[in-house]
Amino acid sequence: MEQEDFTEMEPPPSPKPSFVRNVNLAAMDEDYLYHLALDTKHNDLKDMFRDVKFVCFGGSPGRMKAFAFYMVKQLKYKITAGQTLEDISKGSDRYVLYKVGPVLSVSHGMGIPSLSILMHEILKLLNHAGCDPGEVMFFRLGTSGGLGLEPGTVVISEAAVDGLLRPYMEVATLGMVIQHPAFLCPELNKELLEVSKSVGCQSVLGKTMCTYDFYEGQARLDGAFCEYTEEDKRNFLKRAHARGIANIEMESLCFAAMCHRTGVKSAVLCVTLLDRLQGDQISTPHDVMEEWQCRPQRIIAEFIRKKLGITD
Ligand code: R2B
Ligand code: URA
Repeated sequence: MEQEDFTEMEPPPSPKPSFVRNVNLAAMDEDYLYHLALDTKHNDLKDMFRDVKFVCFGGSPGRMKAFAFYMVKQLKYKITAGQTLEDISKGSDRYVLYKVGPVLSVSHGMGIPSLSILMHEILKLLNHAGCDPGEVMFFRLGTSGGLGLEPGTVVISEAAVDGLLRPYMEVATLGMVIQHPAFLCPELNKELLEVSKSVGCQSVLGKTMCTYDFYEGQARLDGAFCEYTEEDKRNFLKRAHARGIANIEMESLCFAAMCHRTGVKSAVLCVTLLDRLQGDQISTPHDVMEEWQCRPQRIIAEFIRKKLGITD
């Protein structure tokens, strides 16, 4: 069956920024952010997080720890002798959370369910902390498979689409399917594209397909199961490419949809690890891939430095 073409769908307007939209929260005496091992009873969230301005999300705990230490250098952040950065969420062992001045670096694991839990708790955390949603920005820094792009290219997502190429996330709520649009901010993307040029990273704007699975969901031939042919795969990926899809990963739909609901400025930058029109396996040497994975981080670090007026 031919899929509906959403290529020209207009993004709905963003609401006035607010981290939360839930009347029940005001009636709660305490709030336990269970997966972050933080709560409003035992932690002074205002004191800990009120100055946060940039929240950077990424899949891997190791990469987000490394990003936090990278930001220490990039922001010329002073750590007192004998002290170091601590994982603020170490009590939970689910995600890592580091803070470097106004920057939070947090890991979200793989896939939408893991990201969704974290987003709910980070949004509530920022709300409890009294941060200004009009002054905060969210970034997802990740990896992906590219379509027709040289591996190592960074894709800045204009919108996320699901595996049926629809630009919204469907959530089953109370037995009904609710659709949340997954568009991102064109103005912020333009700025990020400029910054990526200034740090010498090959970057493009494009749509990102977000799937619920790495293998069959992304039309791979090399999973444990496969009931389609190489030609079926090629036809699907070519059709996606023709609809403006530049890359494929597993979290952007939820990230964009939840950010869009908040009205907070946000962007998704994912480096491509391979060209999916050429193959499925990721066999690039580890050191090359490490360097590629730093590219979204370098762009965001420079963007933050510019916003904070830090010059060398
Ligand atoms: C990119 O890479 C991971 C799968 O290898 C997944 O989290 C994603 O979005
Ligand atoms: N991450 C994905 O989700 N897909 C790829 O092909 C590469 C990284």
